[in-house]
Amino acid sequence: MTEFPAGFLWGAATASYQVEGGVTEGGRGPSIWDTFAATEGKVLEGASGEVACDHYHRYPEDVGLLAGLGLGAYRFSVAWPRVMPDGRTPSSSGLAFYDRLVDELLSRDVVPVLTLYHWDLPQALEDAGGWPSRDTAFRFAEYAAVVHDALGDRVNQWTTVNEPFCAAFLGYGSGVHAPGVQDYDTALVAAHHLLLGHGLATRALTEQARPGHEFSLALNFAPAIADGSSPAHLEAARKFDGIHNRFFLDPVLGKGYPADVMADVAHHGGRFAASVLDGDTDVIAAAIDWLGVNYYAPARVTPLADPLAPSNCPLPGLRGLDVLPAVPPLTAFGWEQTPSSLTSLLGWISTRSGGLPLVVAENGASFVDEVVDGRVHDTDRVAYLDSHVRAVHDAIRAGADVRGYFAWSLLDNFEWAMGYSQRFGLVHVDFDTQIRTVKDSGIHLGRIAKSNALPT
Ligand code: GBH
Repeated sequence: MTEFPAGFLWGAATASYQVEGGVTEGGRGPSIWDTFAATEGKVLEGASGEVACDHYHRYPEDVGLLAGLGLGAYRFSVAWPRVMPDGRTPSSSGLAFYDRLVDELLSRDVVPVLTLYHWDLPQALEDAGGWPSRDTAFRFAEYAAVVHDALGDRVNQWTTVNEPFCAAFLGYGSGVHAPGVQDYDTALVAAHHLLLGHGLATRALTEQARPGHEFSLALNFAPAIADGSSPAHLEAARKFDGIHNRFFLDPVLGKGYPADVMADVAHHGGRFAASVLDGDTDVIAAAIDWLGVNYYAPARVTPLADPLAPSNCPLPGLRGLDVLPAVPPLTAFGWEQTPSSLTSLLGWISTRSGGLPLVVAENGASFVDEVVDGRVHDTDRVAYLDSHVRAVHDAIRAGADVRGYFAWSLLDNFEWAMGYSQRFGLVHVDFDTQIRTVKDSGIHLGRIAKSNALPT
C-alpha cells in the first residue's frame, strides 16, 4: 500500500511577516517584528520583512503557483496588526486583504488553512506588556473572533497559535526573536499566556462555529535522542523532551503542566507557577479537532557529570545536559535530516493523545539553491521531503491518524533572525526582482499530492 488516506491534505505553508511585505499598506500597524528588525544587530544583514516576497500584492501569482503544482491546501497566517493596527480596534481594510486571499484560494480549489498567530504581535500590545501580560491572551481571543466573523463563511480550518515554544522561549527567553527579551522566568509566563490565549480563542471560535469548522494549534517538536542508555542519559532526554515537547503538548491534551518539568523550571524564580490561575488548565484543554505537528529535526543530548551544571542549550529548566552537534548530512541551517524521528514522533503523540487527528503543519529544509536556465535542481530538498513524506506514511501504517502534510514553505522568505540567508521554499524567490521559479522539490511534492500516494 502506497496510498495516503482519502481526503489527505497536501499543501505548503507560509507566515504573514515572512512573506507579505506591504507593512504600512491598508492601514497595517507595526508589529514586534518590524521593531525588532529595525533594531541594529538583531537580524542578519539588517534584513526585515518590509518587502519580503511582496505576497501582499503578488498573492494571486503565488496561489496560482501552489495550485499549479497540484497542492490542494495553503496554510497561511493572518497578521494581527493588519486586522487590528493598535491590537484592539478592527480595521476593515486590513481584513479585506484576507478576504481577497481566501477568495483567490477558493477560486483555485485550494483549501485555506488559517493560522491566527505566527509571531507578529501588534507593537501596541507589546508596549502594554506583551505575552508576559495576562491581558494579551484575552485580546487574542477577541482578535480571533473578529477574524472568524469575517472569514468563517469560507474558512473551515482554524489554527490559533503557531509554535508557542518559539514565541515564548526565543522571543522572551534567549531573545533571538522579537521582542528580544532575555529572561527565562518571563519566558515561562509568556508561554503560559500563549497557551491560555489558544484556549480562550478556541472557546470563542467554538461558540460561533459553523458546521465543518475545525480548530487546532501547531506545536513544534524536537524529539530527544540520548547518546547512550544509562539512567543519566535517560534523565537528559527526559529533561529536554519535557521542556521542549511535553510542556506544551500535555496541557493542550488536558493533562496539565507536567510535574517533572514544573520541578525542572522551579529555580527560574517562580513567576510561572504564580501565573497559572485556577481554571486556566481547563481553558487550555479546550477541545481541538486536530493538532498541527511542526517537525524539522531531532536533538541529540548527553548528560553532564554535574546535574546542576548549566546546559549549552538555551531553554528554561535545562541543567545537567548538553545538546550535541547534529549528525550529518546537515541542511544549510546546520540541522540534521532524520525522517525516522518524524515517524516515531507521530506515533508517540498519537498514543499520548489517545488517537487525536494530526496534521504535519510544517516540515522542510533550507539548502543553497541556484536558478539555472529557469530551473532549480534542489535534489537535496527533494530527498528531504521525499524521505519525510515516507516517514509520515510509515506512521499512518503504524496507526497514527495523520490527515495532512504541509511543506515549509511555499516560497523562500524572511527567515526571522537569519534574514534572507536560508531558503526553505518549494518556489525560489529572487529578492531583487521578485521573480518566482518553481523548484524540483515543488514539482516532486505536487506529483505526490496529485497521486495521493508515495512515488514508486
Ligand atoms: C518554524 O519554526 C517556523 O514556524 C517558521 O516560521 C520558520 O520559518 C521555520 O521553522 C524554519 O526555521 O538550533 O538545531 O537546536 C521551527 C522551530 C525552533 C526549529 C528552533 C529549529 C532550533 C534547532 N525551530 N529549532 S537547533
